[in-house]
Amino acid sequence: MARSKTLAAFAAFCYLAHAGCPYMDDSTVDPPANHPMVRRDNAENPSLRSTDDFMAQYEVNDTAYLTSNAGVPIEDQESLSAGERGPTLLEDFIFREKIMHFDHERVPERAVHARGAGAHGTFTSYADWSNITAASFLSMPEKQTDVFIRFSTVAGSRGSADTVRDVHGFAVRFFSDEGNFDIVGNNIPVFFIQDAIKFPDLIHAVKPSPNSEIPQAATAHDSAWDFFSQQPSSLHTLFWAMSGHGTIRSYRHTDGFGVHTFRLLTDDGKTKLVKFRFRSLQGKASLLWEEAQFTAGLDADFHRRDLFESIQKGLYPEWEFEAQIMEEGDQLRFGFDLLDPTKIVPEDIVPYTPLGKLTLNRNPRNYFAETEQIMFQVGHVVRGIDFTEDPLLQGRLFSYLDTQLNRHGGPNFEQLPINQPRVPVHNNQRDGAAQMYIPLNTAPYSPNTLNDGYPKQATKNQGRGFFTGPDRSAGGRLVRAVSSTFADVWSQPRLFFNSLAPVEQQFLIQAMCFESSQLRSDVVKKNVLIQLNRVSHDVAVRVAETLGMTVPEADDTYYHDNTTINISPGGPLLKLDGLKVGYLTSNSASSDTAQALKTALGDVNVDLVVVAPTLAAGIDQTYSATSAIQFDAVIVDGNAEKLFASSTSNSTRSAFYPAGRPLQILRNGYDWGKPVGVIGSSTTAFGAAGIQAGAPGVYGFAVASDMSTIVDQLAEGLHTF
Ligand code: HDE
Repeated sequence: MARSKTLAAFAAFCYLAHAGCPYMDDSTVDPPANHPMVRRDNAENPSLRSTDDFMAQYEVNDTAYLTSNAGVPIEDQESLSAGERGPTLLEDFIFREKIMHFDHERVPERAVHARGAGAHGTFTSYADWSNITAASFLSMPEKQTDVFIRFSTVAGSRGSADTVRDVHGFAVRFFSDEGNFDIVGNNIPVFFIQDAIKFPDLIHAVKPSPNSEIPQAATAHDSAWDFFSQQPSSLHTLFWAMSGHGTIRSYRHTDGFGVHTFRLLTDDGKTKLVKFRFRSLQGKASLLWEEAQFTAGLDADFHRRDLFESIQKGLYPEWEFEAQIMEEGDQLRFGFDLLDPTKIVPEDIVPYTPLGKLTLNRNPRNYFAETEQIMFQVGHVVRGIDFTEDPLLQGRLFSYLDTQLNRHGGPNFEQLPINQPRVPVHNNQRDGAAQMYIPLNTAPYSPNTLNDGYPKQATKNQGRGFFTGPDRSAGGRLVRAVSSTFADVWSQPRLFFNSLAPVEQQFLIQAMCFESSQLRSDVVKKNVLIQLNRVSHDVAVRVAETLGMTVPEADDTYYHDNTTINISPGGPLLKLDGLKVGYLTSNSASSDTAQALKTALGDVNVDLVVVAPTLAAGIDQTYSATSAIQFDAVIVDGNAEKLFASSTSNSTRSAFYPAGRPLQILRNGYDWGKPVGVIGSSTTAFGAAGIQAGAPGVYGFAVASDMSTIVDQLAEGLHTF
């Protein structure tokens, strides 16, 4: 029975895979009439594959017997030894295979962006965009394409905490019906350097100190700020990273950017320049720094947990995929160079055009096989998308391919399930470590007659081949120099700072004070102040005060009052999906209010977590397992007020562990800018926490309050902070 089930599963696996057997490369065969390479519509296409084709059946077949990797039935709980108390034998192939495989379970973590989380989803095009690009996934309204996104931090190791202050990776793969297209972007629209050759310098400066390997996943150290102050092209990105964009509330609450200017090409060879953005349809939100630090300790998995749980609950996060569309002639039109990745094109100058919507709707089934093994490449472009001469982009075209060779240990990493395109691959590349196919073509070269010339060369006009913008040209003297059009690196950080709300500016300055006050070198501190002063005298003064240092003279030659729009790390939330409200109560309080609140908040996809000293029916968590980091808002049950007074009372102190925790949750929640409310009497709780009733973000509700008022007011509070 078990055996026939396994055979049936294997047969299904073979049928689903394109060649009758997944391991056969059928380049010898004519492309079938419905070959995706010659189709542009979104009709049912049986040859489009999915990662489902690669599910390891044995993991879900609980009736099967254990086998070795050679398929031999085995038992593996005791090693083979010479006598009960004797040494293990070299002969024990079961032991050796199991331990050998375990020893090799890890692949090198990513040199940067090692810590991350990902999910599968769907992209839906809003329209037929063939007027601007030949990209097939944008060729018709409602056309759907599978995607996988991996979010990450940059500096930390794979086991580091999610909520460290950092730029965040936002890498998107479109499994298009004309091959894979990757936008390997970040949640900040600019980058630290203008030429890829400086990347190792940047990363060596930001990573932990070579002798102590301290600090992990943090830029608050001398070498990072030494680099930032010596390489002022980094200032713009630094300002973004020091704002709330560096400490996001969740992956769902941030935007993604392609950063570089890309080229779009139409079928007839017309080109446009574009900058890509994925705009969060949840809205944007960030954590306060102290909150982010607590979170790093209390829940290192905070962001991956939020993403995983939201998708598990069916609260699918969405982004609008947008482009700023510009002409070739615009390259120097805006007062900076579009090839310079340290610049944004302000949205008030060139608005974004929404091209489609991206929804994440499925968690990975296996973190390693999918999220860890996905290997993005900037060079993964499809027909209709082309590069520009941005020197950072050009360098990345080498780095990503090279890094995958290192991680995989050979050139066949594209054969891993998560990397395989959903369309068949036909070429004459052969062999290499971990080759997963058995190529049948005995004429693996071009041109050939022995295989009737297959696989044929795909060109612009035949086979929908990729092509490069026909008007692109290159020439010039050989130079090692930064383009003079990249010279102004101070105006845009100032534009960014000017455009933040005062509270966001304060946040940024506090971040700079936190980081720079941990520097040991006075020379570095001085250099930092010199650079900050070129962006803003105000910022330099406020940071210098913390450092106890003198401020350089204001230098008006650098300053301007321009502002732009939509660069804020926060703003009104567009959805409350997946947010959590903590309800602090006691075991003796009536559960009616909690239940009513749970239902009312549930209607807007917000979870109410009921907290009491001990677990019981209707209680979700104990105080001992709760902290304010878990909630986006905190509501106190007025009937549980004695819990707040209890921090000083010995008689109730022993009632639960740890003493004073309810008050700590309320106070932290308030200090970290979360809406807080009391249902019923607020005197004891608010008094003990030093919270003023009626202050912004502080709500008091009568017991009999209409639940929808509570929800509305909390929602308003969530929007404010
Ligand atoms: Fe990366 N970057 N990068 N980077 N990057 C990597 O590739 C590199 C840059 C970005 O979730 C590595 O597969 C160079 C800009 C993301 O798997 C590596 C330069 C942007 C990810 C690499 C840059 C990014 C990476 C490490 C300077 C935003 C994670 C592992 C020219 C537009 C992708 C890997 C994932 C990962 C090199 C600059 C984003 C070493 C040389 C600019 C989101 O190849």
